[in-house]
Amino acid sequence: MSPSRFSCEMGKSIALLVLLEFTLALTETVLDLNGEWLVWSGKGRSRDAARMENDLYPAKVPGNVYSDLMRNGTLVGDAYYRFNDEEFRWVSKRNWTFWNTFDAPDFFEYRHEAVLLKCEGLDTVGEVFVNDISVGTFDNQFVTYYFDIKHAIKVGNSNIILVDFQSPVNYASDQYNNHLRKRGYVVPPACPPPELHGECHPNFIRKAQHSFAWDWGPAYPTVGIWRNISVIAFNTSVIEAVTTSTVFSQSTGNWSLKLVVYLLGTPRKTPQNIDLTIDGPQLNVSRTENITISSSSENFTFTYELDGKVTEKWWPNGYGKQKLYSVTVTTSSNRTGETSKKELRIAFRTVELVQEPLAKPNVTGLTFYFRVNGVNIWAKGSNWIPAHSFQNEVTEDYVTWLLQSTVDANMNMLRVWGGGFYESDFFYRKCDELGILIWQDFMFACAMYPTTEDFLASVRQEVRSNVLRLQHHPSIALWSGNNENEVAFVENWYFTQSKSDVYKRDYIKLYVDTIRDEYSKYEIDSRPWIPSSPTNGKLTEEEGWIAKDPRSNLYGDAHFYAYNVNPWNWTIYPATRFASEYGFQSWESIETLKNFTKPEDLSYYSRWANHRQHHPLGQTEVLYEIAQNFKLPNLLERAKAFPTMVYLTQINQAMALKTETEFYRRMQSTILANSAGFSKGALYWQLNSIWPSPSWSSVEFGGKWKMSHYYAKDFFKPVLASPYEQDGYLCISLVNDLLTEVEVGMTIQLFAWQSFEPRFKNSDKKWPAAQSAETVYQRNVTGLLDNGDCARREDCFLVVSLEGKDFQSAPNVHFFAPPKHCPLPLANLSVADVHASDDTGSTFDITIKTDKIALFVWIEAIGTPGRFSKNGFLQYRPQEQVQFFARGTTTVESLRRGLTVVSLKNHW
Ligand code: BMA
Repeated sequence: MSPSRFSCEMGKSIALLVLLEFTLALTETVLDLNGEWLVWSGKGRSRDAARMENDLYPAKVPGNVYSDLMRNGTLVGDAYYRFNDEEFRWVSKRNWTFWNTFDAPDFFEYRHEAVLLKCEGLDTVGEVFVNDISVGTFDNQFVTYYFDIKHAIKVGNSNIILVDFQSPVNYASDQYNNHLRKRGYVVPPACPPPELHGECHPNFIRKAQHSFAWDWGPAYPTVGIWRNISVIAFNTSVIEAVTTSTVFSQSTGNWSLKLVVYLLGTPRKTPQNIDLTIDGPQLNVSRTENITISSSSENFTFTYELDGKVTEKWWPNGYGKQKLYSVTVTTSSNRTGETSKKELRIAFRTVELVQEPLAKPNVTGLTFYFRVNGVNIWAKGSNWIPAHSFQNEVTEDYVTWLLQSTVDANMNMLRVWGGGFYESDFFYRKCDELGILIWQDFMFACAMYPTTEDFLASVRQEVRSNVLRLQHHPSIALWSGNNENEVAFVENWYFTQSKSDVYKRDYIKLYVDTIRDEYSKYEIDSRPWIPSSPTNGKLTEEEGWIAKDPRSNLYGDAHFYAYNVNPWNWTIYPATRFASEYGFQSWESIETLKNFTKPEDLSYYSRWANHRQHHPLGQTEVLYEIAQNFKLPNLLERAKAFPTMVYLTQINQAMALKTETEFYRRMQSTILANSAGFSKGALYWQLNSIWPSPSWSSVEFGGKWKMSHYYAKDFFKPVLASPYEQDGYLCISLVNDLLTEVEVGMTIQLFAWQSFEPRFKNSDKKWPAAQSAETVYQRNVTGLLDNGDCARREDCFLVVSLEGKDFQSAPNVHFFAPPKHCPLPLANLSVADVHASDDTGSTFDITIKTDKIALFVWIEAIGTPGRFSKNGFLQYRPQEQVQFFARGTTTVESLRRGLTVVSLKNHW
């Protein structure tokens, strides 16, 4: 619809007002203001003034102005199409006003002592008016604001609500300039590197930092009402939040459950009594207390002792079940008959971050690992970034798919990275259900930050809002102050050295004196806190909150990136205590890219590819890495070479992550002479992708698994045989994450490329101990190759597979030479059979046939979203069975039509 034809009267008719619980105020009264609004850009604060000067557009709430303008055709095309991130940028340089009307029923205003506008997400800076009366200002996307509107709301008639937003880009730059003028120093980095095509000064506005551009994502500095908005009205009080803590007593085997109930009260002068009931039927908990509230914000603590026999523990994925218990908290007032209710799902688990000296003489450093319910956890996982530039586009189905993909790849932890969002309630509920531990950053990343009074006050509100909202989720295992700001300061990334005292003071003021201080008011669980990632943990604290070397491998967590290397060489990786970030880039599939591009874009160095590659020199670095092991296609054959490049970048990433992650897992029981090792976690960078692009993600934008995600499923298997070479020896380490010793049958086979018959086969029984990694096999490489009649390293490869009754394993391959030197046969690969595994329409059995050994066999189901049981494998048997799990339902015929299969040799 053209905006000019849009009738201004529509605003009235679309003003969606849902009066929930409208039964004579028996419960708190909620007017839902989500739905259809109007939006315009310009000076006029009234709708009519706006009509004179500007176009009025329909808007959706929750949402953002980009989505609105795309919906009505003002912005033409998809936000992720070609160069639209730049084409659409003007939107973020303007101010925008959102407008709506709502009717307040007769009794609404005068029957309620408190009438609050509850805004769960305003993006980001502006002012709210009700009937032309300013009811409050806002400056933080992450805060839940409650504005008192009792004095402004009118009974009966149409009420007008207007939310005025400033351009986030202009605001950030004004703040920067003000700061410079008043305080006399720059808070860097002022602007991102040019490759990011981004906007300057995101550190001066409390909104998702990536929205001004990141090295994997576009600048879409969104504007709008991005989470729910409603009016709540009450006469006594409503429940704002409930926090929980579960503490286990070793001596009695019982749990102590503590609940703190936060109430918003009315602004009355005389105290009032209400009943507060806590009900947990599965826990045999039911208690009503008469409490007195005397102010507009109060909290009450309740503690229960629960018999350990009635409480089942909650475990991370791979360690047990995820038992959740419903608890309902209700308040009710005799005086008004009003009630307010909050339902939670809580769980019984303890979580500790173990930082203690290693039990070995003369070893420097401390451990760094998680212990849940007294069991040491080997953290396996990845880093979560925002699923889309527009959060209104993120469906529950998509979040479910990504989180299910996380556990399907045998992960147990995700880090919610500090440049994005405190995620949705749905996200954490799913993590609770799936057993995904969450390392939760506060939303500060890759920058120094200002510490003006206003800024810190806003941060305090942000911390309060989010800790109160999220704290009860058992999945959250750790809070962390920021992403990489400690290391950035120490390593002088942003030229802070000349005024290091000032930046250090600001750093401590923000993360310790403000965030930590505020957080500790609301966090009653004994969850650990760290100031930054990477950090040295306790040592950082001892060294005054900024460690001498935050990257140390002997303390805390570490981020490690290596480019322009041979990523198949495991000796380049540091034996860190806990790798919380490491990764390699790859391109997303043609299937994903093609809807967002023109054919001429799809070549490795096209103008578009260079535009979308935000990592400075990224394209060339990946090329260099691939060239270590593969022949490169002729890049001058632009369109022809591109599918090969996509495939090779995905292999490069998959093999790199496999090499590095297996190294970390092998290092779990080893302490090296330099005290490094004893690695207890591997969270690679990054799980998901925000747009169709080259990035470090293992899952493409939209949800298709890259080769690396299939590899993650294998390299994170609880029981793993990991082959590697050291000092001329082929070694195999057995890694066992299970809590018991297991019996495994380990088979080693040596193949030459020309035959399915192994040259050499050796089977043995092994008993890897619980939670350990041990090298169980060592053989001189020359002797091994001789034994298999392999004249040269490149003639043969080795496969090690495990069998056992308590676990599933996947064959693991060792190459003695880079594939570019190997005499790979040209295999005839085909999809020999597809049939439904059952009658669900979502699971299919596929048979892949080959007449020769085929390397990096890659199957795609074009047009059918879903994933395979394995992919990217080395096929050393004539026939391989693979399953396909569709995201919805489909038919054999439709799946089969889109199935393609290739191997490395097809691309050479
Ligand atoms: C780390 C992350 C991100 C970044 C990634 C890849 O620095 O924290 O900031 O996207 O590396 O460069």
